Amino acid sequence: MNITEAKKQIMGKLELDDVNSGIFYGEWAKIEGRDTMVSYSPIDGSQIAEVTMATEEDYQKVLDRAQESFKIWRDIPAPQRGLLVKEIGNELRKYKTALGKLVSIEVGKTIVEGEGEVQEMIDIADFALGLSRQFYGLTIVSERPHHRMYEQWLPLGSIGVITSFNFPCAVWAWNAMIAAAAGDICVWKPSSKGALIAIATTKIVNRVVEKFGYPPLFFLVVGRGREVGEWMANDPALPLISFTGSIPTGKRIAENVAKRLGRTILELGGNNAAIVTDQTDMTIALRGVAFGALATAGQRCTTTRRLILHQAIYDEFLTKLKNIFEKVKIGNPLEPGVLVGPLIDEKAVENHLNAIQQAIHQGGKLIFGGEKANIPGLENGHYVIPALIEANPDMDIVKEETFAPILYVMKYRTIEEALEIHNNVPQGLSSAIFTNNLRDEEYFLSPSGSDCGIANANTSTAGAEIGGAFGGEKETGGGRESGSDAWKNYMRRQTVTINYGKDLPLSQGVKFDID
Ligand code: UN1
Repeated sequence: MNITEAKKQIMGKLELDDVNSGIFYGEWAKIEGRDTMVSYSPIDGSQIAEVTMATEEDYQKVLDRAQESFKIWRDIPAPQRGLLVKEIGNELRKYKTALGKLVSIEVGKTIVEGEGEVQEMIDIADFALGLSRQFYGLTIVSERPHHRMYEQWLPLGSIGVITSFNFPCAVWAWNAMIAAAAGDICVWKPSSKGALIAIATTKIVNRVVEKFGYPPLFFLVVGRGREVGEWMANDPALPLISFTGSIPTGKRIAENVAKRLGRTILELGGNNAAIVTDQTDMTIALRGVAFGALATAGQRCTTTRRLILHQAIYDEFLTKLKNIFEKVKIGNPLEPGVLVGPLIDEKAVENHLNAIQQAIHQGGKLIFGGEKANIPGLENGHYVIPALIEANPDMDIVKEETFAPILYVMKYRTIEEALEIHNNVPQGLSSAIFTNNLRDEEYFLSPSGSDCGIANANTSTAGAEIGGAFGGEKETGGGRESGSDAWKNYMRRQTVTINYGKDLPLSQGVKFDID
């Protein structure tokens, strides 16, 4: 299927045009008089649409309206807010195929991965519905007679969500669905490479909001990262900024938000490794490593970038993995059977090629792939052959996250050594061990084990479920979003003390007698 045909099937359904407004402040801002950016498909390099970008005035209007909406939304009981989120989930179910296909067209994911992305949004909506009845606080015993203490969780305000091209709507939903249930308003700056997806998503969810008669809750500001991102980071009207993206940008955002003592949730780079021990189920390990390294063409934060193999299975595993790399179908992600689609743009292809050159220069041995891939009929797409490189854990390039399908392979003898190699990078997002050896598995999960936010046994570093808290340590930024108790980031905790007695006893036995 070509892009024109695929586009024809969905643009009308998703209410998209050739030129679209990228600014939603309760209504869609006019197109006239604003700069536009072009959205290209990485599949064949063709232009899919133009999108207008926000001016600072637009941004201010969004923030003003968001503050107005918050005053209403915060007083709606949480279980009622949950009903809205539930309906958004249902609406997304209706658009799973169309929105999923747009994800494929605009950022190059395979059809199943595009639909998986929408499924992730549906899942988090379901999760947020349940959560809307569970914003529990603790009851605390007081040291004073006739006193009661408890904690309550209250809405935080308008929150800023800045997302990356690789999960162009799912990561927004992780934030937006929880935030909406929590009573917050969401201001979204999507990646300009996923702007159409963001517009389509905003249209779908806001129709539901309107149907309920609520004020606008999900705002959209498409624009340059250097502008909109900075406005948001510096804006005290946004008490929380949730940012997904690179480590250097994350550091800049964190500094700016910290200067005004705001909160951040940072989900920055990953450099995830899988350890395969000498006692392992080869089929599971091969499948898990291949999925981790190749899915989304190596452009997930959770992509397996390093493979740490026990010396006893090193040769066998590598030969089998090389076979998989050789066979895996690269090409148009809209075609059935294709598992590896394009990289997002030509810069990403350059980064891929450069990283491989550096790896070789630093002593790595390229054992498969690495070059540009020419897909007949898609000469303007951005395709590469995934690379397998035997490497040394101390090579500088191995410690960097290159957002491309490059897998560095290393050898170990003892599990202690495997974990030393594993933890020897600045990032700390996801990790995996493939083993049937209980001791190795438990060592991996012990305090001396994986230093990552996510640690998996016998399953891939990639493909986390929404029910868990998602995020990582070290330069990954320490944030947690999505499931578990990540909702606490989106609310403010209030400690309440109530005196129902006839005196005023003071804490710590302090006396303050005024008569
Ligand atoms: C990301 O790459 O930013 O765990 C998010 C996964 C997906 C989410 C990745 N569920 O691979």
